[in-house]
Amino acid sequence: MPTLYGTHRSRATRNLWLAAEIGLELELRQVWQAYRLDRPEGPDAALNTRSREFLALSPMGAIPVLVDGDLVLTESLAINLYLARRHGGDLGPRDEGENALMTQWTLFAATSLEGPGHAIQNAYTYGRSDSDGGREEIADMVEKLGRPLRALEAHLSREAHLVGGRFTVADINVAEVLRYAQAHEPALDDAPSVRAWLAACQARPAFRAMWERRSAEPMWP
Ligand SMILES: N[C@@H](CCC(=O)N[C@@H](CS)C(=O)NCC(=O)O)C(=O)O
Repeated sequence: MPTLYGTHRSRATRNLWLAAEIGLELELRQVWQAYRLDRPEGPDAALNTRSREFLALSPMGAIPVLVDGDLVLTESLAINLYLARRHGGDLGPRDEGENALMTQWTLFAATSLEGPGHAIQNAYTYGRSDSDGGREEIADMVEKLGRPLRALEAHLSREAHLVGGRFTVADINVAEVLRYAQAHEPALDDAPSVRAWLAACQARPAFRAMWERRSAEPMWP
């Protein structure tokens, strides 16, 4: 059984959602983000992203990490593409063309959506959203999202899904990255088809099961 190192409150959500969709059993090995622990380098610290044992596995010191036999993957979106292809049935690609499109949407998520989306979420998480500086930062990030959201809206106003006319790993990868921008409700005002597609993705039983487990995990262990 593949082992996933991470926590529910991390980018591992992408992998846990996919695993729930395809009924894939993963052994989840709890590795906390160092910032969530008081003394991550202390002698009794729980396994975390600064633990020597974890850094030996992934020198980036970031979660999630997937280990499947000899294969070690240290990027959450690559983990999903691999799991979908290997175990995902119709959630993965049916041919090389679909494989290319799933890779393309995934790279679109990582390069065009994740940076500004994450900055928006952080502005809310760290209490800056009500300050002048925070509002300015959020407005800048919403503007940065404008062009990629227009592209996504153009696609989703014609199609219900990103690839192959069915729900696939491409939907999971893009939806999980775009989720960060939802911290700022108006961010999707100009993209009604994107908003409806995201709501449909997040209404899926596998997403909801993942979200319930995530919500049950303490933020500060
Ligand atoms: N591009 C990486 C980013 C991984 C990442 O930044 N993970 C965060 C948690 S979501 C982390 O482990 N941070 C390390 C830390 O804060 O100690 C991926 O998508 O897997």
